[in-house]
Amino acid sequence: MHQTIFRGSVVLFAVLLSPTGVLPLASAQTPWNRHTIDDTHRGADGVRLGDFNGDGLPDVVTGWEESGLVRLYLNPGSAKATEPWPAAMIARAKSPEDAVPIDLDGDGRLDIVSCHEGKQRQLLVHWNDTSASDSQSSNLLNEQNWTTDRFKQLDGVMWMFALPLGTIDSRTALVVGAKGPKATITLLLGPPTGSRDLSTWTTIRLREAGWIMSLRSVDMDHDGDQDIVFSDRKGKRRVAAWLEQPDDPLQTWTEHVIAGQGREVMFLTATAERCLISTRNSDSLDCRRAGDAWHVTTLKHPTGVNNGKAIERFHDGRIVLTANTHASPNRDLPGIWIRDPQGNWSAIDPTTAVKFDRMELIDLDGDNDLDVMTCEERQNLGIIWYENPAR
Ligand SMILES: [Ca+2]
Ligand SMILES: [Ca+2]
Ligand SMILES: [Ca+2]
Ligand SMILES: [Ca+2]
Repeated sequence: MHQTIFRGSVVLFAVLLSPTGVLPLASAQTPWNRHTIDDTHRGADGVRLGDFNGDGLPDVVTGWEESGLVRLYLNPGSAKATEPWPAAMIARAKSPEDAVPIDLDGDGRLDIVSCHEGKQRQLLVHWNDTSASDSQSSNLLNEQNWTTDRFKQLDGVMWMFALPLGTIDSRTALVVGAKGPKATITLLLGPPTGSRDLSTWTTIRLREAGWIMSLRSVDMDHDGDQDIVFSDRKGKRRVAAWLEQPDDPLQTWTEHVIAGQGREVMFLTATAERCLISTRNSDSLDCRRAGDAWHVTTLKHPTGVNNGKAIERFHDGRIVLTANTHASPNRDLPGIWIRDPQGNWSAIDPTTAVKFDRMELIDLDGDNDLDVMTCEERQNLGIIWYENPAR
């Protein structure tokens, strides 16, 4: 605590002595415009994208943890993206941590899988019952066209994150990660022909886990199949690493360490050559690959921002960070920041005492730059996006 205050004082002192007289304090810069997709429920927990109505625009699925809801939002297009989006109530179920689009029965229409912790502790499936002839937006938004089922074989575990992994041997593949007792990273493989009978799915435990924070599919060894990049934030084996997809999915998925052993690693973003990992600390990890090794540099967060949550990178080298400043010793700090290639941070939104989540970088206003979609659950900003300002 003392250390934090002292460090803050040093920064302030340096600013006052700045010879240019220009305050380099980033939060003094113009914030980005914030637009609200939905703020009418509580505990928005993650944004996951998929095109449900086939109009080429990514739609978004979110679990509202405190309200116990899974909802779908249809992207209205750039002209209307600044207004609240048309929404559907997909399901009411307690403690959703993550909800993700995936066509599980192979009928060509996206279904939704939601992960539940708390007392619910289940992996639920929400079947999209619209048919090819009526797969319009109004039908997708009709709650009666969605029915909820579950993977009973996964009951009793706190599932935290789900990742579609394409197909393996022509079978639909879904990876799920958990926290707490009996936590694993588990692979689910559908029957060879599409089916809604979830008891026929093959369950393959890939790795024990403490608390899986994020899962990404990347072909890390360039052999044409998707490998699994993950962050495990708790327990003896906590690390950011990747699991190599073997020829036969029942064989061992060899684990390759990237970075963050012994650290509380949060959301990560990865390509085969570079991995950015946020940590629940005062820095994030920037990992660049050199053959089988990774060169890791630490990326200091803005002063006092100690609970990193997610990190993403723009094409031009700028980096955006979200954090949980509501849980920081000093709550009086913004929780979404952008860092220019020179290393200067500025706040995208000056709102303080906030808890942000993972992000999607996506152009929502059609001006060819990437905007930032995310959600926030302490000031109840809800599901939001920040408009990348013209530069
Ligand atoms: Ca769409
Ligand atoms: Ca489907
Ligand atoms: Ca591969
Ligand atoms: Ca844009």
